[in-house]
Amino acid sequence: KKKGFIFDLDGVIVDTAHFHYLAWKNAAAIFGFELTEELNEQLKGVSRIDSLHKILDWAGASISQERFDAITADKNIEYLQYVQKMTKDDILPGVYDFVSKVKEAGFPIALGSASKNARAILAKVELLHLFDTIVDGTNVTKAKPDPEVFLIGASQLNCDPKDCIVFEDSVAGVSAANAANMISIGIGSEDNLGHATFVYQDFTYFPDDLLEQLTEP
Ligand code: B16
Ligand code: MG
Repeated sequence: KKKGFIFDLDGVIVDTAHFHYLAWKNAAAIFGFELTEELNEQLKGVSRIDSLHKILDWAGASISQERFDAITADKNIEYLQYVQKMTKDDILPGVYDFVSKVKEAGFPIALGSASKNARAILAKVELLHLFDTIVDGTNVTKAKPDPEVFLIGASQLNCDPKDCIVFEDSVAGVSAANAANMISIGIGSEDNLGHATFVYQDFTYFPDDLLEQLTEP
């Protein structure tokens, strides 16, 4: 059976997770709320709109739709200012080598991201050419932990979900991969990604034969 590889973007391929954090921290400060890194874990992989809903919940604030739209727009403007400065040097360690190896071995590759900025970011870091398909916040109606993003990815790669391997840094994303019946590789810490099939701190911690292990019949 043909294996398929699906990579999350923010926090897996590039460290835009940190840029999201900085921009949401400023948005939360509008309500006098301090967004800590610990709470921010719960925003990872979550859509822009759901992220602001969560922050408003934590801050105990309620606002008009107009204000809601203005805050998400401003957050994205600030976020894109950080993204503008990105180059291929911002690809996280070990990622280029691993994804290239998957490509050279002939396995199909998808991006599975909640971000509406995914295509622009991949272009900035010059990685678009490695992906056979891109599923992102512009194609998906149900946010992670719903498996939709990864199921669309599998179908576009023409692979069975159970033959797909998902690389994810977020709690919601690992849950989405598991719900899709895929193998989940958590990138980060066991502390919050213990529900993943395997967890590695980052791509440089992969065993040399990980690709072989994951794809042997
Ligand atoms: P945007 P991923 C997610 O991307 C981020 O982890 C999450 O923090 C962000 O809110 C979401 O994308 C939406 O991003 O505002 O750019 O549309 O991790 O699924 O690649
Ligand atoms: Mg992520």
